[in-house]
Amino acid sequence: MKILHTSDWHLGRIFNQQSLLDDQAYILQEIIQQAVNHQVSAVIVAGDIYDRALPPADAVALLDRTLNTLIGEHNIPVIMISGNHDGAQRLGFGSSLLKHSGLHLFTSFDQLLEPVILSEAEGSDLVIWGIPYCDPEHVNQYYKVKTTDHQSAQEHVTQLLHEHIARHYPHSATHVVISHSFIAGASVSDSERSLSIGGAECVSADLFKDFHYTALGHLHQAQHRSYSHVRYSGSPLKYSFSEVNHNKGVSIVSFHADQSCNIEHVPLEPKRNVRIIEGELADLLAQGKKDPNNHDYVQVKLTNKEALLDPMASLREVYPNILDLVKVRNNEGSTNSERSRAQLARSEMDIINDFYHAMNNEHLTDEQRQILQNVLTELNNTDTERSSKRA
Ligand SMILES: [Mn+2]
Repeated sequence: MKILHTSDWHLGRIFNQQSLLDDQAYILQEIIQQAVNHQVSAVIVAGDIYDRALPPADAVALLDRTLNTLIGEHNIPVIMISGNHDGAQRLGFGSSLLKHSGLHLFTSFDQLLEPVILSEAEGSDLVIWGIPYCDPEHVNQYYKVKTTDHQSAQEHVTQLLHEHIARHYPHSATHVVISHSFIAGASVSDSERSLSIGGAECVSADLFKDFHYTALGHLHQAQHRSYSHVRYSGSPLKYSFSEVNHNKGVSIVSFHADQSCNIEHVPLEPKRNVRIIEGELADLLAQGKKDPNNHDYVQVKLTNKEALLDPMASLREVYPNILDLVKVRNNEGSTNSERSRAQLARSEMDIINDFYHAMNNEHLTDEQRQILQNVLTELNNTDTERSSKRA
C-alpha cells in the first residue's frame, strides 16, 4: 500500500507582497497528478494547510477545489492535521460529517484515538493517527496535566497513542502517525514561524521511532533526522529566498508486508522558480533579455559601486516578478552577511573609528583614541564575562 505525504501548503501565502495563489493552484495540480500516477491509497497533509488562521476566500476556494478533485473525482481519501499557522477550530469545521466522504481532519484531541484505517485485500491494515498541532498549553488544558515544553507535551500525547495501540491493535497492523513539530537538529528555513517565543520548541525524534512511519510537517525542507522513517516531506514550493537550493517535492511511501517502508522523494516542477541572481546592473539586464525563465521570482544582488537611478524599474522590465533588490559591495563577491561577520571580527576601536568617520567625515585623533582606549579597558576589566566571550 502507498501513501503520498506532503505538508506546509500555506495556501494564501504572500511572498514579499506577491500572492502565490496561482503558483499554489499549479503545484496542487501536480500533487494530484502524482497521487493518481502512483495509485496511492491516501494523501496526507501534515499541517499548515493555510498560511493564516483566517485565510483569504480564494485560498479556501482553492482548497475546496483540490479536495473535490482528489476525493470526489479520483476517490483518494485525504488526511490532514492542523499546523501552527492554521486556525484549528475553523479548519476542523464539519470534520465529523466529512470523514464519511473521505476527508479526515485532525484538529482537536477529541479525534486523537480515532485513526483512519486503510485496508487491503491482502496484507495488513494501515492505521493512520493524526496529532493536531499542539503546544504545551493545549495539552495541559485538554488533558489536565502540567507539561512545560514541547518535548513533554508531545511525549504525553505519543504515550497515549502507544498505550492505546498496545491495548487495541494486533501486532500485524502498520502504524503511521502525523505530527506538526520541530525535531531537534533538523534544518530550518526563513519561512517557518517559531513554535515558541524564547521557549524550547524542539522534540526528540525518539518520540516517533516506534511508529512504522511518521509524516512530519513544519520544517520546509524535505529531510529526516535520526531515523529515515521519521520524515519531513517539506513544502511543495519555496516560500523564502533561504530555500533557493531546496529540492521541493512530495514523499511517496510504500509499505511492505513486514511493516517496513520505502520512501521516494518525487520532485515537483513549479510554475515559477525562486532564484537569487547577482552581478552588475548592465550585465543582469542583458542576461535577463535572454533568460527563458525570466518570469521566476528573483532576488537581485547588485554589485555596482556607483549610485544607480531606480534600478528596480529597469530590472522589472526584464524580470517582471523581481521580489527583492539588495546591494552588495563587491569585495570578491562577498554578501552582506559575510561582510557583517568580517566587521564583527574587527576591534572595537576600528568600529568606533568607522562610525566617527561616517558621522563627521574625519578620523579619531590620537588624543581621542587614548581617551576611548581607557574607557574600553575599564569596561573590559569590570565585566570579565564579556571580555572572556570576546577572547
Ligand atoms: Mn509551515
